[in-house]
Amino acid sequence: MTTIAPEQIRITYTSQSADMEAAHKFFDEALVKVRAEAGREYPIYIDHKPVKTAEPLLPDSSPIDSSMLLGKFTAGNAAVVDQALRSAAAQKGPWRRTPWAERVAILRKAANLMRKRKFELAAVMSLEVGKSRMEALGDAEESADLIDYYCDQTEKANGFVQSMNKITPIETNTDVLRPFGVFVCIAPFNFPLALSTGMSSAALVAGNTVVYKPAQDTPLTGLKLYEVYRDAGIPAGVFNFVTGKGSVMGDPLWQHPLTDGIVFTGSKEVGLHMYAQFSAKWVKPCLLELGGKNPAIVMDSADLDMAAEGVMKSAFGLQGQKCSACSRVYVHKAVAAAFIEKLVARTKAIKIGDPTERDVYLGPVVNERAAKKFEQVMAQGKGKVEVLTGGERLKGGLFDKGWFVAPTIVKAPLSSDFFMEEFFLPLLTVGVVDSLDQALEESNKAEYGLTAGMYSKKQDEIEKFWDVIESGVTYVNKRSGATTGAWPGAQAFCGWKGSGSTGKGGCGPYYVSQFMREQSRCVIKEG
Ligand code: UN1
Repeated sequence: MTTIAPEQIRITYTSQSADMEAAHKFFDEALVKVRAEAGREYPIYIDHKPVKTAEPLLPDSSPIDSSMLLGKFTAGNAAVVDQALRSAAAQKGPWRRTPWAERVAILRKAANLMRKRKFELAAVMSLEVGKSRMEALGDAEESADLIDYYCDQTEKANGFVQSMNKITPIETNTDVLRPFGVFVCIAPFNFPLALSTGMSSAALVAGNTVVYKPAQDTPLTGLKLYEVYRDAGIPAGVFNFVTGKGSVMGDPLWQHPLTDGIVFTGSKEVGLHMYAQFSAKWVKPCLLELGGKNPAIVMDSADLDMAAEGVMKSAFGLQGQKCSACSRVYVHKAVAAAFIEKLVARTKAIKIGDPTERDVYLGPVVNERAAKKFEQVMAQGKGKVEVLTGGERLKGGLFDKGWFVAPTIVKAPLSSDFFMEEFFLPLLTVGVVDSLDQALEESNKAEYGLTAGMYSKKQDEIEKFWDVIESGVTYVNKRSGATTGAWPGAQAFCGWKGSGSTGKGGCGPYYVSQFMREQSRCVIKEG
């Protein structure tokens, strides 16, 4: 019998200091519970009250087995959006006036609840997104750490209040960062808990109220986040949970006149559209984390086993559906053949299957659209790229029930659009370069600039990589993932160029303050 508690087991994307047998046992138990609860109907929650609509419910099915219905969710509409924004706006004052230390205390409770519930949260994500156990547990753990890190940040900054200089002896000057008001938080499917939690907890600790919409593919994880906040004591109206089709809900959410700010993680196309339109009357904060086309550079001095391992993990973890995924490699010609051989061998050895099973690394892609996109991209590359491994949808047995595609590596000429387009699929493109300069030039040609990895033993090459690469998150010689695995308080997750709007990332030291605006308070006391 195990005496360890769920919250004592800690698993990140890159390390585990955990009792793995206990972890698997907790995960198995959680899976049974989540499966037993599958198929229920769920409302929207505004003001902590359930809200339904007359529209047909939206099915939430598992990508592992599309006949498995995890739940039926309420299809929100413009009227629901209006109700949610009004509720969030009504609570702006009370939440803003709640002392920051009280907000921190509530959010810390939320982090603790998340740690207690992490196995259930992970089981939900494994079934809803197709995450492997380790990816799902990492997502849940990161979520709790994100909240704590943003609480730490707020405490360290004394609630973002500081005394300023005096110009005359009769004045007192204080600088205060204050919330903007209501943030609309729109989250993607791939890290349905960590990204939702990171964005919303920063908005909340800063004193904003939130209307939150999870991705259409992951409403159950979104609901679990809502329950954590509610159970931790977030007051009614401060965090509102709405579900529905992105095409119906998206525009009304951010276009609503009561929306003071947007925090969004998702596609560049949607993000840039919002950014361009949002500031119609005055400039409003629009915090975007968008896609990536993240390169790894493998130099001739690299440890090739380390590089092959790191690239494989970052290319195929979560089926390549990470903004941080490694989707292109530039390898020096002197080691290209040896590196490619090691990379392909490791990729062929990946265990593919039902990702809720303990040793499966690669599960399905998120939905039918993603599987079809994979086929379309492979058709687009036919005759132009050389398939080194994979290239096809997987068929037979369990693969026929869900959306499974083979982990795929192609070799392409450097001019190929496979090096520039974000696919968000388990598809890695390899190119051969003559020099570091060429690798960096090719890397920087992409519109994106999120993460980048480098394998080299030469310090001057590493320094040059840092100086020239146009990416916000860089890793050197990382075996556990060439371009992935950022963690709160350790690696800020900042997108440059087409990967983000603010130049400051989640997980990093400047995140919370972006949800606030400055007020200078000068008081004069004469005589
Ligand atoms: C994402 O890639 O979509 O750095 C989010 C990582 C994780 C996930 C970031 N923290 O790989």
